[in-house]
Parts: sequence; structure tokens; C-alpha cells
Amino acid sequence: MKQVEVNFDGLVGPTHNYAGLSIGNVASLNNANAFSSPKQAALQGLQKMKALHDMGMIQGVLAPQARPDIDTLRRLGFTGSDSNVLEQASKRAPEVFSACCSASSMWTANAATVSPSADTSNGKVHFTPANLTNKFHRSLEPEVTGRILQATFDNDKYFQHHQHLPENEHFGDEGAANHTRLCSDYGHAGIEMFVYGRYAFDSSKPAPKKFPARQTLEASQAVARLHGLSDDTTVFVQQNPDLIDQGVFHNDVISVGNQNVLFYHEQAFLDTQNALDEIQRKFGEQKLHFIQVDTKTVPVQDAIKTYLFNTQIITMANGEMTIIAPTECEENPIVANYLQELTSLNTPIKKVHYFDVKQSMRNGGGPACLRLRVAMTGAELEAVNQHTLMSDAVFVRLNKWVNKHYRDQLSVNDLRDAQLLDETRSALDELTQILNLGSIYPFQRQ
Ligand code: SUG
Repeated sequence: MKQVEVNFDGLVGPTHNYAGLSIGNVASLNNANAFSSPKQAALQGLQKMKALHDMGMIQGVLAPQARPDIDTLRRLGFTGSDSNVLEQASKRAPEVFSACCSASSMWTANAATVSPSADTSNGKVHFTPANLTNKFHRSLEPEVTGRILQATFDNDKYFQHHQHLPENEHFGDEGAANHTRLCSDYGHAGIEMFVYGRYAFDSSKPAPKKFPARQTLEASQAVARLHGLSDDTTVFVQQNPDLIDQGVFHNDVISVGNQNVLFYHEQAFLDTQNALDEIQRKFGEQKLHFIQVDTKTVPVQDAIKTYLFNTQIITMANGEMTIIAPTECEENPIVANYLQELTSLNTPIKKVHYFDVKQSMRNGGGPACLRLRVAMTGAELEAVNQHTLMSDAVFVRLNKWVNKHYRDQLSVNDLRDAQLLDETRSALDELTQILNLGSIYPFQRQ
């Protein structure tokens, strides 16, 4: 079987909510405390997964995390019954409480960095969960993410799982949101491009002034070492610090790559020409398509608002590429015109499909945030936990499961309700059976 790239989308959790937790992520701050619709969010996510499956792609599902995170609240000094922990924490430390309720694990681009076997020194697919140290609510994710990945890619012969990097800002790591791979074919060795926001150990180097740079160079280098990547096929590029200050909190908000295409905004990187030269030199003779979008064509603010670059570029069976874009791109005339023109240029991108992922967009997560890419050989794909792969039957089952367990509407206040905690736990317990994951959640391991 031919090598494929599988998108593993994060299933939106039953406590999806808007808490305004991500400084530097403009959408998250703008929608703080708005009502959310967990059911609609989860169904929107499933629709996107099913649509890609129907387009002939292989699509996977990654389980969400359990929230509210009672264990962390206990670690922070709240005691008594679970219901007491919820009540005390929400009253006495409301900000800490809402951070412990975030359903942010749905953005699986931040779950881990993945290197396919063609790139690694031992020929296995490597996974390093992201430590997400920059935001407290996200720093609660890596341990359970590691367990979800182990249960999904549960075969030592083909998959190697690393522990997340040390939990400190010096090694701030946001996973695949700051990593992309260029290759002639998914199964051939590719160029792994790591984009970092700042140097952790050298404060004289350029860095953003207003918003945090979540990814450090030293973290990216550590992941490349862990994965056994060769210097000859690895490139480290600094993100433009001015753009981080304008709200580009991850590289995947301003650039995306697929096979021989790098699609990026003119202002995305600090030293664009050198970066492109190095990528092309290391890539070899075959010419890459560098698709640069100039500021005069699409201003940075339009790119951020519409998530033009947080699109998925996927390769169809006939070799042509399709862009999976949020409907926000279609609704913005500048961006919609640009995308229409793009499909007529001399590049592999020939189609655009728009998807409604508004529930995710309101927290700053577009189509590309919702998926973790894993390129695999046929044998590796067979070794994946098959229950996590999308099919007509899995789609029906997961829709039923969402409709049975999820609330239509949720406010931040509802999160202190012990009844919601019970609902969430029974939903997730059932999900681990559907996806055959075993006991991955802390509440299942006590
Ligand atoms: O880490 N939002 C996420 C969005 C992540 C998007 N991911 C990528 N671009 N790959 C974040 O900022 C907001 C949660 C809240 O405010 O309730 C949040 O965590």
C-alpha cells in the first residue's frame, strides 16, 4: 500500500467553553465568557472528519481530555468530595478554576510533534507530546495526551513515544503548530521545518515585545534530537516577532506546508529569503512551490481574522491538492478572491472546500488546529488502533454518542455543576470503549 498522510482530528470535549484564557490569541480574548455549544462544536468537528473521509482521505480521531481537571484542583489545595472541590475552587479561585475547565485539547495540532519513519534514524514514527508550558490551562494536557497517543499508536515495532520536554518556559513546545514537513512523497525522507518564536538562552536575540513567543528554538532542537532527525534535512526558522505581537500566536496561523508546497505570508518569518534558500538546498533538485502571499494582496489582519493559513492542504488521490478552509475565508472578499485566484495559478492547489468550524474559530482554532498529521506506510497504518479511524460506522456511532451526552449550550457558570462532571465522565468512559483506548483518564485509574 502507498504511504499516506492521516489527519487525526481532536474530538471536541463535552465541556467546550470560552474562557478568554489565551493572551496573544485574539479570538480567545474576544469571546471570553460567551455561551458555547459543545454539541454543535463536536458535531461540526465530526462533519469535517467525515467529509475528508468521503473525499478519500484516511482520517483518525483523537479523544479529548477530561475536564474539569479535578486532580489538578486537588493538587492546588482543594479538598473534600468532587462536588466540594468544584464549589470551593470556583468561588475562591475562579480564574484557576476556569483554566482547569478548558476543553483546549481539541486542538490536536498542539498535541505533539510527529516525525514519520522515513525521516528518523531508527525508522520508526516518533511522537513527542507538546508541554504547552506557556499557558497554564494547556500545560495540564501533555501527560494524558501521551496516554492517548500511546493508546492510538500502540505498537513498539513501528511507533516510538517520548516524554514531553521539561516543563519550563525555556523549553516551551507547542507541537505540530510550529512544525511542518516538506517532501516529494509522504513515504520519502522530507525536510522537517521547525518554526520558533524566540531563543530561550540568549536574550539579545529578536523576540516579541507584547505577546509571548510560545515556542523556543531550544525546544524545537530538542524534539529534532529526540526524533533522530538529520541536520541535513532539518531547518529551524524564526517566526517574525512583530507578527506574534499582532496576534500570530503559532506559525500555523501564518504558514502551512504540504509535500512540495509551502504556503506562507510575506511577513511570516524573520529572514524569509535565507530560510527558503536553506529549505530548497536541503530539499534537493526538485523545485518546491513557495506560494507567498503579499501584504498588499492579503493584509496580516485579514489573514488572522479568516485563518487563511490555518487551512489544511491535502493531496487527493489524483495528486492534486485541495485547501480545507474555514467559512470565515469565504465570507471575507479579499481572502475569498485570493483563494479563487490561487486555484488557477500554476501550483498543485486546485480546489478549495469551506467548512463551518465556528465553534472552534471563536477560541482561535481553525481547521489546521484541529488536526495532527501522521504520515505512515501501509504496515504502520495497519498497526494503528483501528477503532480510532473514521468510517461510516464510526461516524454514526460518534454522532449518536455526542447527541446522547453533550449539552446544547454551556456557560462558564455551568462548569461548577457536579452533574456536568458526572455527565462528562460517563461520556468519556463510553468513548474509551468506542475507540478502544483502555483507561486513559485519571478518573478511570483511581
Ligand atoms: O492554545 N485556544 C487555543 C487555540 C489553539 C489553536 N491551535 C493552533 N493554532 N494550532 C490556544 O490558544 C483558548 C481557550 C479559551 O480561551 O477558553 C485556547 O486555549
